[in-house]
Amino acid sequence: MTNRRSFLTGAALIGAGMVTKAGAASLPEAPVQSSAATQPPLSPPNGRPYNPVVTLNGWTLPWRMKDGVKEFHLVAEPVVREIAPGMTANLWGYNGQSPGPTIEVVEGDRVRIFVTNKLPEHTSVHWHGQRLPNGMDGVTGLTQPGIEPGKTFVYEFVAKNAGTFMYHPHADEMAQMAMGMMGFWITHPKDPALHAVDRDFVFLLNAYDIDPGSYTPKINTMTDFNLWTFNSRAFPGVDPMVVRRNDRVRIRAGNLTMTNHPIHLHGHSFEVTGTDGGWVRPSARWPEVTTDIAVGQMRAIEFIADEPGDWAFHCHKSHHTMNAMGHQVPTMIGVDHAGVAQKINNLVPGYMVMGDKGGSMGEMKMPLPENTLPMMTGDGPFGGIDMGGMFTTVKVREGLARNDYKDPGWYRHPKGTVAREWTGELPPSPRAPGAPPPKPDEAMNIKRDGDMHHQH
Ligand SMILES: [Cu+2]
Repeated sequence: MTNRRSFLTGAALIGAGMVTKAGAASLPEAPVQSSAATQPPLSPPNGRPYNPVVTLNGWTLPWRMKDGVKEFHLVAEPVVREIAPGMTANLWGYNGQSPGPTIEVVEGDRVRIFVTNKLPEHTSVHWHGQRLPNGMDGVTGLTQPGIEPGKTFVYEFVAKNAGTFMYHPHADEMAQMAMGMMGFWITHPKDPALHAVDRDFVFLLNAYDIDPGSYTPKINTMTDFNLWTFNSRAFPGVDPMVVRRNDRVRIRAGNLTMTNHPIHLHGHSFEVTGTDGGWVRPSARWPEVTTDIAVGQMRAIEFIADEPGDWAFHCHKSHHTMNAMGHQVPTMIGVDHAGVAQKINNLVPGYMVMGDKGGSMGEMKMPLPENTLPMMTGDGPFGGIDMGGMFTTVKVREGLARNDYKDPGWYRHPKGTVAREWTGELPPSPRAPGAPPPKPDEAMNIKRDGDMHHQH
């Protein structure tokens, strides 16, 4: 048996080390999650108390307490992840899902993480943002040898600083992160009253390049990804964040894509209260409705959810709120394509000309190749929501129970509070100085050249 003393003089001092045969016999269980649905927060069964987080379309990894040490077991392995209903992806992840489970500990906890590699190539785990001994930092070649297929390594350190962190491999990173290997890490403050909120949501921003009709991401893609996801889910596959009116809400997002994401909340203003470097002093906070999260960064935002409704929450890069089928499609606004559909149909059976009055496809249902998602698809109470990708809603409702995260359905707007068609007399609409007067029937006919090919 590995006792604490031999552990400290062995693995802990030289860095992350391979688990011996004797040690392997006593590995903690490695729980597996098969569902992509948001799991309820995991209340700590032992150890110091804390207020658990809710991982959007994810879960928290249970641990085993052994001689005062929190022991976790991560298994790096190929997984099948449902990106949204109708599309699954062959990814790499941890314990049955991508992203891996969230790890929650308390400031001052001694933590031991066993990592078993069931991938076909070596890996490692880097604990992004943590203060720890250099040999536990998980950089293959620099601070440890790679964990070869079939091997288990152990990492052990004290979670020194409360805050928001991530984990991901530092081994063949471009491939392994493009395949979905990443997870969230929360170190809660020792005092549960410190930075306390009513609801605390976490998720990672990630991106994949999966050709329609295929299942595995193209790992050599550098910038032109076609699926932009919250925790490896694309809208309408992303669950809503359900909160009670007047709750203080925290949302923590980490960016492990290859580009920045300006994350925008409707109907409220928030403050950035934390980064992966720690908590932001109250005097250094300012109100925002959008915060840019750069590559490798994490932001915690906080607000009082005082406005009931279904509020959009999304990346403000519009190409990041659409799914795979929207890419590489030419702009057709203003193009008269009478006859074009027939010609294209001879080449591509089932082709539909899209968007001669704009790009909206929210109302369209078109036949798709196997295993992909239409560009924008969610159905709302008023019709199609022209959104996909990095989009969801914050649903603010009166009088929910403290731990109630169930989707309450669509918001029922009070009478007279919804934008509506106007059929009465119109006020004058002045034109910009010098603008030619509109031609009565051609005002909508905008001609644009170029296409929707985009740079990220
Ligand atoms: Cu984005």
